[in-house]
Amino acid sequence: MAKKSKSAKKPNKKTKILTDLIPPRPTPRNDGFAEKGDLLTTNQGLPITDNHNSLKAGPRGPSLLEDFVLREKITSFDHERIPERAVHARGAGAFGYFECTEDLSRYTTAGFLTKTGKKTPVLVRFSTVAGNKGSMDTARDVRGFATKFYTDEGNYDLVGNNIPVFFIQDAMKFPDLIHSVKGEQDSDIPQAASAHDTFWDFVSLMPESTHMLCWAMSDRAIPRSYRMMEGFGVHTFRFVNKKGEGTFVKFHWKPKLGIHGLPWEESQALGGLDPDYHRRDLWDAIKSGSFPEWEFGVQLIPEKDEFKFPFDLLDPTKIVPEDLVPVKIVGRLVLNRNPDNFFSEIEQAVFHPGHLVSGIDLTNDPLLQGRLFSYTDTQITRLGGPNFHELPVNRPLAPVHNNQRDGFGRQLVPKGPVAYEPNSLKGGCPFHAGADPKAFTHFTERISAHKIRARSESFGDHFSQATLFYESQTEVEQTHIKNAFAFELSKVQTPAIRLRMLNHLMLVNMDLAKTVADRLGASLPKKPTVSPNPADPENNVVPKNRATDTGLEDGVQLKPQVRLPVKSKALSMILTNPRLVESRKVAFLVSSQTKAADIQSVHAKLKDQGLVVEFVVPKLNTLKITANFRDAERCLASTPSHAYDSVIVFTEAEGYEEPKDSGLALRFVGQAFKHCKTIGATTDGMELLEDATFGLAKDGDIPSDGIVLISGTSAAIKFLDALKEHRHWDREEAAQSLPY
Ligand code: HDE
Repeated sequence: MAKKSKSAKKPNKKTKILTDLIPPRPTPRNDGFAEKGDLLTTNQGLPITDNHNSLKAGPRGPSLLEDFVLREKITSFDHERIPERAVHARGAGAFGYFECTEDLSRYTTAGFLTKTGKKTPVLVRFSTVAGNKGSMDTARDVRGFATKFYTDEGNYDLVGNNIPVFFIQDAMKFPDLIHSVKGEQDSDIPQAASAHDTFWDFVSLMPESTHMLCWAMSDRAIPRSYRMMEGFGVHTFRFVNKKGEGTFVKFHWKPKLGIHGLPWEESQALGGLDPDYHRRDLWDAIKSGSFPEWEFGVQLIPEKDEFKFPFDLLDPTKIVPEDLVPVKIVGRLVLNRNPDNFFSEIEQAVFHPGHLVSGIDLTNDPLLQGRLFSYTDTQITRLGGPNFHELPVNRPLAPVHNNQRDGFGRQLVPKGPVAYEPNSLKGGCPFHAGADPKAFTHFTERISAHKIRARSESFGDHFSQATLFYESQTEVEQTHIKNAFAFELSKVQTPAIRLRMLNHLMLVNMDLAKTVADRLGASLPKKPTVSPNPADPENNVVPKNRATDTGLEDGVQLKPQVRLPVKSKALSMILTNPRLVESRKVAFLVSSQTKAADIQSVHAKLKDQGLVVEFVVPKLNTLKITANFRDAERCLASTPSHAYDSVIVFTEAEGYEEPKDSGLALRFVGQAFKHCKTIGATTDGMELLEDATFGLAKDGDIPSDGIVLISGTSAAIKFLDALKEHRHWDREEAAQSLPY
């Protein structure tokens, strides 16, 4: 057995490019690739002579049922769709590798985490949760961050999100949560949006969702890019080492480029202008060689500290603040290959929190426990049977030997009569792994409890961490959270739902509640009321002494030895900005009047820093000036400034031959200004900027941060420095008055 697994790994060592191994492909002559000289055939391999005309009784006659070529082609087309994912339907993915940068063998036997420098191939799929497969990328929503590690010991899936907590504490409520956020039952409206009555009805009756709501109303839920999101395992997992000792662990992905969001208004406009905004961004970055990268971190908590915190480690609505347990960086993730075939490799990819490897185990988090059932169950429907693990993208690189057989879509051809164990006819093969360290052994946990349908009392504090999150934000981040609550609740038609939610916000932060109430024209009660939740122990029919049972023999309760911090810097996107500009997109707005001398030096310096430059022109292929550079040209009429992180204006409004182009240029720049982007402008460009902003961008009227005069040798340095801020929020309020 051991010998066999070694030989199966051989190609791994021989192959220079690690990611060539993913996914393992079928034999080359049958893999769907047509090469030079290949003929067009039917699915049976029969060469065909005409792929344009159906078989008819005469050239103008009726088509014949006999036409097996036409029928085969149409049948294949008719069945092209598989059910989309019930949640996380909209997504994009890429391949790459994980590199271990610190040996964790003290804590875990997981091979991919215990050898410094070891690289493991991975697939990552990012997604939104609520929308359908064709919905827009930039909806306000949680993002999925699902990683499949093709380890030597089998596939390990870390199926996480970009927000470290969840709306609910128990899997029992997941269908309710999803029914409430999806299109309403009668009309199936709205698409990919939580701003409607049923969602807020549900969450305002579920105080446990308050913490997650604060994250979901922050700019984290409208990311600038998948490459600029954090990722979290959400649940507490357990590492297990060689001695069988456990350590609680929280998983983190930290993006190299920092965590960045979009302004709300821009994200909404992008939904129409470029519904594929995130998918395109990921694809383009990888294609251009600017590979997305994350650090992988763990928070490690010894078993003995299980009850030391003022929250329960098993409660998925809680974080472990980094101030209490620092994140230790132990690896890096690099995505360096786009899929060859979206359907085969991304749509057919399956993830499952129960795809584990030796050394990583589960905990009793009741949300996680429910997930362990759900994923395989849904995949049987989505992929038409139980054999989805044999699809190329899902196949482990590690050898698979078991006695499972048959079923829909079976692709392997196991040979011989024996498909059972124990057997003697096949020499007893395959064998139990015994004490092999690669083998999975469950952490031995003592459980002595009453069989009970109840929520632990230790899950009962629904507001402290919501307050911690909100109060850790900078002022502008708080403003955006207030705006988001006010926007979403203003779409709610039922006043009682709005009021219920305001009551909960009062328990998060009074200023937040007051501002939102004011925007909604509502008055706050003197004292907030918390919606009675049937799951809370005091509302439970179970006798009190049993409901507080922690599942441990002596009924241990939380014994907090540490307090929550008042603020945590790690929770703010702005305070953790690493000020990197690599791969950011800059529009050079030019006209026939633009001079090469204005462009050359700033262009070279921006390209040196790994920025993407595109020329935005009144008409494609007509300006001589852009021919000197190898960057893309985009047409002013079809490209809004929403597509860019920043704009440099090289022309005045009168520089355009056609008045409609001056109008488009004014709107282009005005919107970039309104969305708080860094704007560079030559002296001519400054005139356009001033016109576009109705004088707002004039020196002195508003803080001129993020507006850079492109003149002289230091212009590019000043521009890059301003760009590192990414958005200049100090102009946000004033810019709201612009009519764009
Ligand atoms: Fe999922 N989730 N989920 N989920 N989830 C699915 O599995 C489910 C939860 C997450 O890119 C589904 O194959 C239940 C938390 C991601 O393919 C489904 C519960 C977290 C993805 C399912 C949860 C996630 C899914 C839909 C509560 C963050 C996309 C199709 C008990 C830690 C994976 C599928 C991909 C997908 C069920 C809660 C993350 C229906 C029942 C918490 C990233 O099985």
